[in-house]
Amino acid sequence: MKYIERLRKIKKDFNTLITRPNTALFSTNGIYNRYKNPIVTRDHIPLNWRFDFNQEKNPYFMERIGFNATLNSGAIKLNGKYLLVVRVEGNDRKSIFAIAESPNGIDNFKFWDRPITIPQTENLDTNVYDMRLIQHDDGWIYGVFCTERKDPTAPEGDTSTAMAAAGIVRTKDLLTWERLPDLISTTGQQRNVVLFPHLIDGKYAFFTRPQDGFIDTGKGGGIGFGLSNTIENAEVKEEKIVFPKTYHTIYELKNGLGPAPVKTKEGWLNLAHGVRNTAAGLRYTTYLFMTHLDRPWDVTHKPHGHLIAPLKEERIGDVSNVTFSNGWIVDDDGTVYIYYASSDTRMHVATSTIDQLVDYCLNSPEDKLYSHLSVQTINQLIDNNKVYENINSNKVEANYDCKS
Ligand code: M1P
Repeated sequence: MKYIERLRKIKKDFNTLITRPNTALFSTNGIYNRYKNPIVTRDHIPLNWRFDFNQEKNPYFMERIGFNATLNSGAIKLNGKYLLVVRVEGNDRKSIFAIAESPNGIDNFKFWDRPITIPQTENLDTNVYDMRLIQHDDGWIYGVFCTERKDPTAPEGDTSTAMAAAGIVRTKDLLTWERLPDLISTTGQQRNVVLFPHLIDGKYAFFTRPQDGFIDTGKGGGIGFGLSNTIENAEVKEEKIVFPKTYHTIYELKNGLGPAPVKTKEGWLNLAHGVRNTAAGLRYTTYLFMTHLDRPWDVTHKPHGHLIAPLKEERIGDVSNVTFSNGWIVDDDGTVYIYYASSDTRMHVATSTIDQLVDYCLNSPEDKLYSHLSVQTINQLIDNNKVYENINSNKVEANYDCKS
């Protein structure tokens, strides 16, 4: 195929993809709805970021810059638009950030003209990823992300040991970004650090995830909570572990907070991810828990198991068997858009409401940590249901008769 035919086809396919409508799928669990199509994929990346359009220099109209994945995105609603700060991973393995905008939060996501230029500190970032966007009461929109650098203490010949820390940027418009010093903490490396949208006890509050090494949390791990007097030189001197990793749970190996916590009447609603080991490798799922309104470090409700786990084609990708979320948007009517990535490859949306998610947290049983106690919990529901089953089946049949 010549330049012009390829250009025509590639443009047509691209325009079809980025304007494709999305539809909600029926939800048997009734807690949230998945959607038919992923919302942002590597094929959504603008053609002028990928192809050289100069026919003389690129007669075969080949891609010059390749992209591998679009994943773990922060989210915010600004000026009526649903915006994701997408982790865009190039074929060169480097992740960068870029804003994708949608008019309705579920489809028609289009990237802004250029990726974000993140200002550097003296200690250059080798790789940056997983930005959480936080609209703070102080008037700034903060981006807290993972910055990864080679471990300077790595022995000669070790070309993979890295250090993870929390980088901080802020902006008013998502176009111009100010870099602040990285978060200082004394508990080792950090990933999955999230800033609260309000001051707590007059201080900037963070959920953290201390870890001994780059991959293994080691003795560290668990979701921590800490306060900093300032954001310009953020330092968390003490971290209280709020949600520890726990034997034989979905967060047995490690866990980490997702998007910024949401304040509800019943307490703080928190979305996190948990990691467990399997014979096929690590399995990442998302889960919800609630913390006390005045003491966000006190867990009040923790429904058992996962909220969103990889399903069907979500199970396969660059790092298979992963769902990961670091962005959600709550609309004025209480609708919640949960943005999650599957298998470190593409972005999806699931929708619910604050009422449903709080109801889920308040009324789903906890993991009692033993199989025989799971049986007791199930039996209790069966017993409680006995009285309702007849009433409900009469109602269902009456309804069915009316329709037929
Ligand atoms: O590959 C799965 C995820 O692994 C890391 O998460 P965690 O620090 O909890 O292990 C992150 O690198 C994340 O980006 C990635 O999706």
